[in-house]
Amino acid sequence: MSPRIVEVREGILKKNDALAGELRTRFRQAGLSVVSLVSSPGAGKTALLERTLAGLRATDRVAALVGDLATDRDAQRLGRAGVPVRQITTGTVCHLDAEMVARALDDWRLADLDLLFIENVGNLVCPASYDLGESLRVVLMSVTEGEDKPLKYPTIFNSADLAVITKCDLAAAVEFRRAEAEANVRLVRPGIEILATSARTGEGFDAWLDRLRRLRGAGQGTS
Ligand SMILES: Nc1nc2c(ncn2[C@@H]2O[C@H](COP(=O)(O)OP(=O)(O)O)[C@@H](O)[C@H]2O)c(=O)[nH]1
Ligand SMILES: [Mg+2]
Repeated sequence: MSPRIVEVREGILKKNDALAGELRTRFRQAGLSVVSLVSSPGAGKTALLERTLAGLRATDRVAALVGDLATDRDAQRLGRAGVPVRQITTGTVCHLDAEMVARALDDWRLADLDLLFIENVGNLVCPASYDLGESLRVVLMSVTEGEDKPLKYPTIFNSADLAVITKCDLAAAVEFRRAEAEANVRLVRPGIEILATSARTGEGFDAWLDRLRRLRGAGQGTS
């Protein structure tokens, strides 16, 4: 890569980091905890969120932003929970950035929310470099993707605070080797907390929702 391209890229990331820092301050001041979800397309981000919003909406003021290149299909799915949801369509861009998040939140009163979820564009590469001001970054890995994905896409696993293995109801059918998958996650991100869920059966949701409730009001985190 030419030095000029490297320079432009570094400039873009620096600008994003600055904006994400401002967002993080706004979130903290509003007492809002922000959880972002990253994964490959189809790993089950929206399904996890559908069940999560349904599980939390009685006790917490929750909302979601969701990014895709095109369509508002995920916003429609999440909107059925009856909570504020906004779709961000990125066109050709393979990730969300802090500016897109700031723009999407422009007319929302953040102080009226406890927990905001941001579903990133499905991609195991690009979202890794873009801080969104979140308190907790969650990387999802479904049992159908293969145990080796953390080794092949280490940057995204390394940028996450929590890993969730999804679609556990399908684990036996695909002969998923959980211990090996978890070992691979921890090879690239030593010590990371790992949960396992099924949005179909609800397995693992007690622990997942507990984890989120512990964030509530903290408005800050590790990323
Ligand atoms: N069996 C099973 N299927 C799931 C689960 N979670 C998601 N899916 C299916 O996987 C596909 C992709 O899910 P979606 O939530 O759209 O993934 P996203 O692209 O990461 O948002 C859909 O057909 C879902 O119904 C799960 O826990 N178990
Ligand atoms: Mg989705």
